[in-house]
Amino acid sequence: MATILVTGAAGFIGSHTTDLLLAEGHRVVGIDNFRTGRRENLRDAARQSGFAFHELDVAAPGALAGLVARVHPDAIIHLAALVSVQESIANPELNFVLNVQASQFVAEAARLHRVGRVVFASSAAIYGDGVELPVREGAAKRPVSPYGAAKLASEDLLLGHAAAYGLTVRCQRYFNVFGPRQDPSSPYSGVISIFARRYAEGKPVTIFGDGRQTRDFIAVRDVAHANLLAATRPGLVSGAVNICTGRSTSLLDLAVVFGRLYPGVAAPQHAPARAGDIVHSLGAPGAAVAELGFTAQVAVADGLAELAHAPVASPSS
Ligand code: UD2
Repeated sequence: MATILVTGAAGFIGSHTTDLLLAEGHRVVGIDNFRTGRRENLRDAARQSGFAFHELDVAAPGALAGLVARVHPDAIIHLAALVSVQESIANPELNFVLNVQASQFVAEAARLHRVGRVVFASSAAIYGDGVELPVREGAAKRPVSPYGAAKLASEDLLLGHAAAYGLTVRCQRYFNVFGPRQDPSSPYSGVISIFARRYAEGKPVTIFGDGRQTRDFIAVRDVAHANLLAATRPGLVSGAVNICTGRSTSLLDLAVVFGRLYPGVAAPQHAPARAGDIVHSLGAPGAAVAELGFTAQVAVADGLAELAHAPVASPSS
């Protein structure tokens, strides 16, 4: 049994990761400042004796290091972040503070207090456009947003600390994550969270462009499992892997599945494609299989069916 500190524990991926770690018998110290996380996401965790929570801002100088000094975790899973590409474009300074500086604080806390392992929430956004698909980890990195650039800078910072100070850093390059607790309230929320809410309300969805664009959608349950493995699997060395399924789903495919789940809802409307929208995104999953022993289990259609029967997340409060 390990003690694992999870930053962003009240967030979408953070709360699922926390729930799984607790279910597997680990102790979890969760932190969140509720900028985008929600208390209700930790309702189940809060009932577990292995869970402790601290309302704390990971980007506040010294805050995390102080807690790490007291808790002595075996691993830190760093998920707290500014999560929207569009918000990073609107506010690049805040993106720097939350997505780069905070990573330095995590690296420094791990170095000072000899934390053996750090798991970092990286993103497919580090690759940018025009890479050969399915994209492998060694592909050229040409991020096209402050968000992607910050995630790449954080990978380098953390891996540099790993090499210099002997900790193990695992960078998890998430593709399009979906599932329960994803907040659908912003226009830049994940497409599946928006579609799930619209269909549940009986309203037609809007597809930007012709709907033939494709994504590698991965269920948050699978992502939580990948995080568990990265944090606890014995003998791992530092590295970065795609957290993806290797399967491609178009928006038209999504609409067909939702249409079956909600037969009464009108067909999708179409609007012009979003500026800067990537047409196809698909990850190669082989390195995660080889290095973590991770294979995604949830088929998109099954994940959507689960979502259709789960309560739809309400806007942040
Ligand atoms: C995802 C990630 C982002 C970054 C990026 C890397 C999410 C939420 N975002 O952005 O953080 O890692 O990948 O490339 O996972 N769409 C519609 N109708 C809607 C909403 C969206 O048609 O109501 C389209 C949108 O134009 C795009 C696709 O759905 O073609 C997926 O959009 P998204 O915002 O879910 O995610 P993406 O791939 O832009």
